[in-house]
Parts: sequence; C-alpha cells; structure tokens
Amino acid sequence: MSTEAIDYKQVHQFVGDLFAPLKSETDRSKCMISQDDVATFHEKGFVRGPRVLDDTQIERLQAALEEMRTGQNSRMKELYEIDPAYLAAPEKKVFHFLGAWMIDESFHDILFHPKVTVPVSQLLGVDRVRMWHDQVFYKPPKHPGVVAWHQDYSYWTRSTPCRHLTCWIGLDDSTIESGCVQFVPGSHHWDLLPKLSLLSDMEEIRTILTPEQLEAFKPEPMILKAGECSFHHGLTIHGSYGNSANHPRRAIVLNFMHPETRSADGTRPLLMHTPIIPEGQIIEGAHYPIVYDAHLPLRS
Ligand SMILES: O=C(O)CCC(=O)C(=O)O
Repeated sequence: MSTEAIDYKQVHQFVGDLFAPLKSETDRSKCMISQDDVATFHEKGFVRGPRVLDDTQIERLQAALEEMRTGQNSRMKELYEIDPAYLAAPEKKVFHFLGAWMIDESFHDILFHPKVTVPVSQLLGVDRVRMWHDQVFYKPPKHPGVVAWHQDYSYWTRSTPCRHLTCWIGLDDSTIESGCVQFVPGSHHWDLLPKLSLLSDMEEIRTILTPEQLEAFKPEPMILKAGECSFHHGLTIHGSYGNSANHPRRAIVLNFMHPETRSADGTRPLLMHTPIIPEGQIIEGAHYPIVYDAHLPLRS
C-alpha cells in the first residue's frame, strides 16, 4: 500500500517504527514523570517535561514538516485547518495548522508515543487518554509572528468539561531569542477568559484582565532544547513573541482530553471535515483516538 493511500485517522496505533511501544512495566515506569513534577503542574498550571524525541525522531519530523510547508506533501487539503491569518500574511504570521497527524506517518505515530502519553495520563489523573487534536506552530528565522496570550480552552468550549491538557514539543532549540512559549503561573485557577485572536495582538489580553490579574501576570519562559517538551493545563495563559534567531522555531503541539469529554454543540462539526457529534455525547470515533490505555496488555 502506498503512503498516499493510508487513512491514518482510522489507525489507532503505530503505523511505523519511529517510536517504541511499551513492552513491559519497566518501560512504562521509565516514561513516567516524578510526583514532584505532577505537583508542580497542579500548582503552576504547567511543568517542564523530559526529552521525548531523539535525534532521528527530530530529523524525521522536521523533514515531514518541511514537506508540508513546501507543498511536497500532497495531502494538505485533508488538514482540519490552516490558520487564515497565516494564509493572508505569511510574512507576518506564524505558520499554524491543525491535523498533521492525518497526513503523515511520523506526525500520526507521535500521538501514541508513550514518553508523551504516560505523563499525560499522570497529569490528567486518568487510565485512558483521548486525543483532541494536534497543532503545528512554525516560526521561520527572523520572523515577527507572535502567538498572543491566550487560554487554550477559550477555543475549545464546544468540548466539555475542561479537562484538557497540552504537550508542547520543540523541533528546534527554543529560547527567548527564538520566541519560546511563556506561561503565567497560577493562571489555570482564573476564570475562563474570552476567546482572543491567536496570531494578532500579543497584549490584547491585558484589556480584559482585572487589576489583580494584571498584578499577578508574571510570565515564565520555557527554554527547551529540540526534542524536549512541556505540559500545560487548558486554562493556563501562555503566548510567545517573534523569532529573532537565525534558525526556525518549530513545534508540535498535542492536545489531549479526558476520555469522557462531551460535545457541547451538535449543530456543526467540532473540527472541520469531521462528523457532527450530538450535544451531550462523548467525543469519540476515528478523529479522536484513545492514545493510551493503561489496561491494555503490553506486547513483548
Ligand atoms: O508555539 C507557540 O508559540 C504557542 C503554542 C501554544 O499556544 C500552545 O501550545 O498551546
């Protein structure tokens, strides 16, 4: 079967061999993060994660991403969306899109990568983890594009309740100079804020915060090497400035949710090109795989 023919969204396990499955309880415990890290996540709303990609995995994902950016991947029309702000002004806006997992083997398989999914199950406090969707944030070298301060869940209120969590994975070194993500500690305890324009005015959020929130608004940069990751809560405020470095700052962002998250909108698809899920029903099916199940037998 040619790669073109694979309907990746129907395959809810590894297609290739870029990532290793769990074969033993020892493998599982090697993927786990410490209880201190879990506690930090709950206290601050984010935590630095481990290195989850080796050099080969980084190179394969970088190459696959470049095929998408340059149009060599012929399946771009299958994506959930490419950010319209980027399409209108690519020289000013971050290349941001959703759904790469459906058009490329390595982007598909990373969803099931135990170095990511095991910590996610610890942080969500669940035995099973469901995928919501993936994203790519690509900042070219010397590029002004920002990701404005926001709470992820402000874009996701049609999936309920908020038990969502994001893993951010760098494909390049990410520094203040290259526009690393910055998180506002404790903001996951704040109320849900209105949805803001993601790729436009960095500081728009300041117009809607209370004086107390503005006082507490002290972002912390997440400086990571390529292949390292961080985790953040669906309500944690975060954003990133432009890239002044002379190398790209590329990231794969994986958004997970509690396996019993429900649709709050049966009038239109939750993600573009997906079947409508009636209000109140569990969000499940081909587009929303269970990516980790602690009760499945391990294959040695
Ligand atoms: O990569 C970035 O700069 C922003 C990422 C982001 O908004 C997210 O991970 O939710």
